[in-house]
Amino acid sequence: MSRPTPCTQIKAKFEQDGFVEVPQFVQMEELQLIEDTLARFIEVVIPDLPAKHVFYEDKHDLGTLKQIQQLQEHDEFFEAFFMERPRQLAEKLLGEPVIGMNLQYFNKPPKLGQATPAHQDGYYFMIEPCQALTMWMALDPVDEKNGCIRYLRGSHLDGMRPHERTQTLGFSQGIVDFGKNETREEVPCPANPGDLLAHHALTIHRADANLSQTRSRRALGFIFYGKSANQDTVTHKAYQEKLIAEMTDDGKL
Ligand SMILES: O=C(O)CCC(=O)C(=O)O
Repeated sequence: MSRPTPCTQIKAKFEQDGFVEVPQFVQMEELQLIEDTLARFIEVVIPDLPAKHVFYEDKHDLGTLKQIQQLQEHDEFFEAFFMERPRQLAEKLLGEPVIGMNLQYFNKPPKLGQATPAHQDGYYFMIEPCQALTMWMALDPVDEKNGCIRYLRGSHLDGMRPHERTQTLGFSQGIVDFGKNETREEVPCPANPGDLLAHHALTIHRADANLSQTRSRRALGFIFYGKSANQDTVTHKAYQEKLIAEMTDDGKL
């Protein structure tokens, strides 16, 4: 991401491509506040979180922290941040009031961070209509070597693809036969700290493993559902419970 996108183009690009890059969404001072809050969160709050909200590449090694879910539920600063500028942008992009569903932390530790399978977030969300989006804000310099997000431009226009269970912790579903006969261009999206990506819940995306030897690849994710989206809460809850039971049995949680 090299130069700021004019505000007027952001929605048009989102609608056309299914994703948009917003360079320097957060500037240095606010980024430092986020970093300080995150560091405190990891040290003080994580020990009291339910296991289903914290994933490690190796649960016996706290240095391999991979994902935290629902940060906004556990911290006032994150809640306020989530519900201000990201929410306002989400409303603009979706064209309707939104509900903040999840503020996530993602990391791919150097050498260990696994690939993110190609997927559409809407498959996990189980909503109808599929009116939702995810924002992804880099906290580290992210490039092709340490696993930047890669979008299939325009893929949100092609509907929902079949998914199947993966063994990737935190990304339990991936598109069946992804990569065979794809017609959409794949766009890698390198990002600097504070740069934001926003994608529609139908946009296909994936990320490679972190192949760098020393560089972490940290980010925050913000999920918003449009007010018009109805979730199949019964199926969603049942899936989450089954997944957590499986991960617990596999010794991953
Ligand atoms: O950080 C990643 O590798 C993937 C994030 C993602 O798929 C998402 O936020 O929807």
